Amino acid sequence: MKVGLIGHQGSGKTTIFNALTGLHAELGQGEKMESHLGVTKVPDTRVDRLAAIFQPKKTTYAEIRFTDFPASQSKEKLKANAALLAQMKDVDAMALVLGDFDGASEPLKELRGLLIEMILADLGVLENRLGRLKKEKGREREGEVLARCLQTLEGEESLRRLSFSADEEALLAGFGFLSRKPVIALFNVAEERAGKELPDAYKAELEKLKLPGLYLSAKVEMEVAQLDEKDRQAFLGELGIVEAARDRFIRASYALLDLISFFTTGEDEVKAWTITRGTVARKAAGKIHSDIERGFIRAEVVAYDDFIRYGSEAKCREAGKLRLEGKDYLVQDGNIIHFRFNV
Ligand SMILES: Nc1nc2c(ncn2[C@@H]2O[C@H](COP(=O)(O)OP(=O)(O)OP(=O)(O)O)[C@@H](O)[C@H]2O)c(=O)[nH]1
Ligand SMILES: [Mg+2]
Repeated sequence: MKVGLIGHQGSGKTTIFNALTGLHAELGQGEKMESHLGVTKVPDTRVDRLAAIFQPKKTTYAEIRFTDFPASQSKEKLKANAALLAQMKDVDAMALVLGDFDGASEPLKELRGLLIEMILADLGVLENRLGRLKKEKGREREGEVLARCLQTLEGEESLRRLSFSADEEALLAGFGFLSRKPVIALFNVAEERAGKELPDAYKAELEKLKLPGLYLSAKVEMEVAQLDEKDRQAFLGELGIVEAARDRFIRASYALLDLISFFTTGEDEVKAWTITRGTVARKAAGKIHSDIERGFIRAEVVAYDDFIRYGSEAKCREAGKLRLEGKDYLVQDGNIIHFRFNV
């Protein structure tokens, strides 16, 4: 999964990026137009348990890839920066970083501003395409769905609020519209507020916008991320923070994107794979390799809880807990799967 961090200059994007990835990217970059890339593994005690049982050569957790984008740009600048726009289209979700630590900032206004910027960026892309579409024949379906998008964007509303049929989705997939991406608001607050709940005014605004939000102190969390595990819990406790921002953020993103994990196991590797809920077995196989998707025969599935209860795949089989599933089986969170395929 790929998540982009965007926000105003000095809102704390890079500080949060460092907190989430444990990296040491340079703060206060200002006008520099560089993005930072980093990866964090998704902690999962189920993977730990499976690794303890299989003792594999390699253990691989699911990953989130972060891009820390340069400070938000004017529409003109963004339009001129094709590389940056392409990078933004590529992420699965956006975290909007809102500076809220100096008392003078207006984070809710900033939030609305960023949402408008995403809308304007999409409007630019859409107008461009509609202009060219006039000269093409046999594109009526695309014209129709884009007209619907245009109306929404012109009303300064995000495309997120529209729903589309499967074939409309297919027509829209290539555009990578920013205002269709799931969004989470990160309020970067001063240390004293780090462990507190969001104020009512924030909750009300988020509810209106239908967005999830988190309070976190970027500065503290960056320090936390740079401690070792042992000191970390004590430090968080002192500050009244129950769970490090990284873990809270990962949990919120999984819920937001409706993500689940399935596992592959063996002597070589125990590995967690991330998919969206509702993915069929054959598609899930394609995550591992396109050959397995193409030559799919069946999936042999054990639920994680059954595996732990019975202790081995052989015992699960005896107890009737190993199921043979076809290509259209909806993979469930925690499934341990062996794919049978033929190429
Ligand atoms: N007091 C305080 N300062 C912060 C906090 N977060 C960031 N800062 C300061 O704000 C400055 C900018 O932080 P960055 O994380 O670099 O912000 P950014 O959004 O990446 O900034 P640009 O890349 O320039 O757009 C740094 O000097 C930080 O020390 C915070 O939670 N509390
Ligand atoms: Mg920065």
